[in-house]
Amino acid sequence: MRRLYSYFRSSASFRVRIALGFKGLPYEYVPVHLTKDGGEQFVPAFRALNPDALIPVLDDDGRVLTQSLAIIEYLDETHPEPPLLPRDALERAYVRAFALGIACEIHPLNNLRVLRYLVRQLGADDDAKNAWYRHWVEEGLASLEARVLAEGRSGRHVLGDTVTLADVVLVPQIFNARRFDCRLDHVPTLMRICERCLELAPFVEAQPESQPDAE
Ligand SMILES: N[C@@H](CCC(=O)N[C@@H](CS)C(=O)NCC(=O)O)C(=O)O
Repeated sequence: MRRLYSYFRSSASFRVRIALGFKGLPYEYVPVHLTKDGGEQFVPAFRALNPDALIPVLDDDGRVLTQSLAIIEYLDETHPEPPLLPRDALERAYVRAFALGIACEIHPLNNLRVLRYLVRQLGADDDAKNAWYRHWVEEGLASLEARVLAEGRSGRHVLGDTVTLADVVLVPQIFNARRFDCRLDHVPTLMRICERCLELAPFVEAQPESQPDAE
């Protein structure tokens, strides 16, 4: 039995949903509401699964995995076809660097708990919070756009015409950016890649509005 602890809006969960769909792996969707009653991620039963109080969590037949990128690489290693990482070591490093450019440089700065801290502990108002959010997304995506253009390796996807981990991480970040009205006209290549990805079923089926807990 495979269970994914997820929230429809969670972009880190969205990454894992895409990967599961891409590999054709069925799973039970376990919703964890991140804001209701202060957040279900903080209840003891969930913290017992993940002391970080973060989703996604994948329970693969009793083996509990955390961190979306580690989960996706685990899925890729245990279900190699179709692959999400290239065989070539340099290409793999390129794809991982792109994915980490989002997962380490953009996303953690704009995570719910960080935004809450800005508001509750540091007294930021809505405008300040949104300015913070947009700043890190717009700047982070701009550098990824520059990297992709400089490398000249993109096609339909970040690396040529094949879906990789880079696309799996890019699309959820663009959804987040849209939700917070970030500027996106300065990243046309990333937007074009996102559109191509959204022609594919695993991306469409994993999107927030397609989830059982969508509001
Ligand atoms: N680096 C982690 C990030 C996980 C993460 O930040 N998840 C968010 C949702 S996208 C979360 O659970 N936030 C709850 C909170 O901030 O309280 C991963 O890639 O899995």
